[in-house]
Amino acid sequence: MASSSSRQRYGIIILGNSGVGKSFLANILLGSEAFDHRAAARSVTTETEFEEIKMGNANYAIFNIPGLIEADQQCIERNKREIDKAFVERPTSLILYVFGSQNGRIRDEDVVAFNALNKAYPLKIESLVLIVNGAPKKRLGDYEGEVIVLLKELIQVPCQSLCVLDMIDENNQSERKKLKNQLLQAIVERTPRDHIKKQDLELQREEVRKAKEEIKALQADFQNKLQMHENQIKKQQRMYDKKFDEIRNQNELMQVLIENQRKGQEKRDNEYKEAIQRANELTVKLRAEVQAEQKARQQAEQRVKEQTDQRAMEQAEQKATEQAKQRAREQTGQRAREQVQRASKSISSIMEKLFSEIVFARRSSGITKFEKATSVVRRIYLRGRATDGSSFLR
Ligand SMILES: Nc1nc2c(ncn2[C@@H]2O[C@H](COP(=O)(O)OP(=O)(O)OP(=O)(O)O)[C@@H](O)[C@H]2O)c(=O)[nH]1
Ligand SMILES: [Mg+2]
Repeated sequence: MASSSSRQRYGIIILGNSGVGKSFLANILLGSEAFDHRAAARSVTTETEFEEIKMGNANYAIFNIPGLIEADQQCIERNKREIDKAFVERPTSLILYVFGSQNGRIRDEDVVAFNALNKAYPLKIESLVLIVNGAPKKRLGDYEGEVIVLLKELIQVPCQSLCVLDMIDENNQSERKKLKNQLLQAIVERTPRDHIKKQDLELQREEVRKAKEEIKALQADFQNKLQMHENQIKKQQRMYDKKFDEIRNQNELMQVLIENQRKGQEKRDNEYKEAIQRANELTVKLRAEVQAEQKARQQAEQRVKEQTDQRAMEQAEQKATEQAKQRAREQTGQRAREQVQRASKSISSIMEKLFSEIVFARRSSGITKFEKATSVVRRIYLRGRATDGSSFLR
């Protein structure tokens, strides 16, 4: 394990004008009230001092240094000397430059002091943290972005690490903790670098005044540009809003149309379904009716057929009966004729017999008997003729 004497020794040099909160932030980092800090008309810290802490494998000296620009030139000269001491003590350092905040605005004198320091000790980007301290808690969402752009204009140094710190309640431990974490986060992302003095800090009162004027003009220019830019953005925003409203209205209209179309389609679908249903029912009904009709027709046909068959049978029967009758009649007639013939024959033979008897009787018994016999024969003969011979059969 490295002993405290063999450990790397770095510095955390907190720079900035008087009253921006350097000592306050140094105490936050240390977690103790090591350095005097207070609201005062004149500078509070007048001599450089430091407290050492261990972070990782290195020792860091946290410096409490006087501010740079003051009204009194003698004080400025003293401050320059005190700042020099810190760079001599720990040339390999992280530099935390603190801007004060005037209701969130970057102060001209802080820009002038930074530019003077950066000229004397060219500050390395990798080791530099820019801090805006005491920013109002309520600020615009793009405040940080705006500060980054403004600082790039004013200090001509790319702003890789910017820490905007809220004006906290110094008695609120959780706010102090949050502030400390914010600072530590910015610190660990940076790397300590060597800072070699290039020239003396040039801060004559007249020069400071001129520089402040210049920065003021730059700030005004920036604000104008910013205003123009914002106006343009607002204009664009209004255009977009208008366009957005148009699109939204169109969208709403489309939604209404789509909804109406959907409802119409749904209605048509239902009507179609109902029509299909009705058609199906009708088809079933018609089919049943047709089947019933077919059945009735078949039954009627069957009945007609049966009746026709019955009639045909009856007719055939009748015909057969008539034929039978006819045949019977014919047979009867025939038989009768045959009987008549037979009767006639027998009558003829009887007659012949009678005639022969008559002849015999005339010969033997006289005329009366003969006439009597003749009249009997005639009657019999006539009666036989009148009844067509049938009476002979009875
Ligand atoms: N409540 C509160 N006070 C703050 C904050 N930051 C700075 N201050 C106060 O601001 C005043 C000035 O702070 P200092 O730390 O003394 O300022 P400085 O930069 O060290 O000033 P000099 O020593 O004169 O160079 C002190 O009263 C601080 O407590 C903050 O975030 N919250
Ligand atoms: Mg101080």
